[in-house]
Amino acid sequence: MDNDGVDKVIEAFRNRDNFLITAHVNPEGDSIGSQLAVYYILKRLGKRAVMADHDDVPENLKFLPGSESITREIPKDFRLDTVIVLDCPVRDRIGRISDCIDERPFIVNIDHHVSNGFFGNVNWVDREASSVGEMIFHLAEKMGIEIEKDPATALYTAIITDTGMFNYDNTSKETHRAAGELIAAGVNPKAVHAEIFEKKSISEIRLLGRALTTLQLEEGGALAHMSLTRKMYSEEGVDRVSTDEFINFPRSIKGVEVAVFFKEDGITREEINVSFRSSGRVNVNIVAAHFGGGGHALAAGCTLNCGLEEARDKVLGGIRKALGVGA
Ligand SMILES: [Mn+2]
Repeated sequence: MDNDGVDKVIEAFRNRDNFLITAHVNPEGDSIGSQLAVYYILKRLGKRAVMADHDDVPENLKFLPGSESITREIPKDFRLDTVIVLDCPVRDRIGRISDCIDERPFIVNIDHHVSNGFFGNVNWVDREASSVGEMIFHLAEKMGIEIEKDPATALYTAIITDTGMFNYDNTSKETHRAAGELIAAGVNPKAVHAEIFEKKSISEIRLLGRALTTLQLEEGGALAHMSLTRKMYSEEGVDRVSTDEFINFPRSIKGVEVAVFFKEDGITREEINVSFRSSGRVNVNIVAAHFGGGGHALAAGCTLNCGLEEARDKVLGGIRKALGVGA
């Protein structure tokens, strides 16, 4: 653990007063869970704090107590002096929230992405941590703040979603120790799992089925990719549903070294979200960074402002190059 970074974060938490807690666009388990736990810690310190994100809390995370307080706007009368940015490799990833910050606030950057740009006044970046949730667990422990059941559930959610339920290579002994302590604090693992992963509608499963029909293997089976279009959404009558798990299907095929998932996301303009997973040889963080994105060596993402065909051509070209096949 970067002790200097964590100590500076603790100093900022103790010395400053009015905090905005935010995270990346399209928030998921790690960003929402970490926000709730940081909010809890600040409240325990007697601080004023609000939570605001670019997008709404996803449906499957609304069970987390306190998530209803995460808004999409900073309250007009709230005079913030500090912004805590969680799980964001670059400042721009906080999206519209960035525009809501008038003066130049003090920024506390807490993250675990290898691509983090150290954009804060204080930066605590732990590339070894499975999740920001795991980092916040250590922070609370170091501060001697007892984690009650609700924030423990938030942190447990952060950890299991970012590690694919302890399946990814970011899972360490420390990750399991943190999870164990959180269970000791009252987390019910089965109930949390059911809330996050077992509340799907038949439309969501059928949407996955549609995406799977586009699945293709290339380069002798080393490259798998699939796509999800706006048309598939409208035909299944669903709008914003979580597709985070879709990439796991191409990723789980024997022999696949890189899996890519393209998602048509723009409503008013062409925008393609791309997710990457690697089995080890290819560093997909580098490929994603080439297209303005980032993440981790084995899991990364980027957004392209173009049509699906063009995005596929560009990105798959980049992957072929990384695999050492074709230009
Ligand atoms: Mn994360």
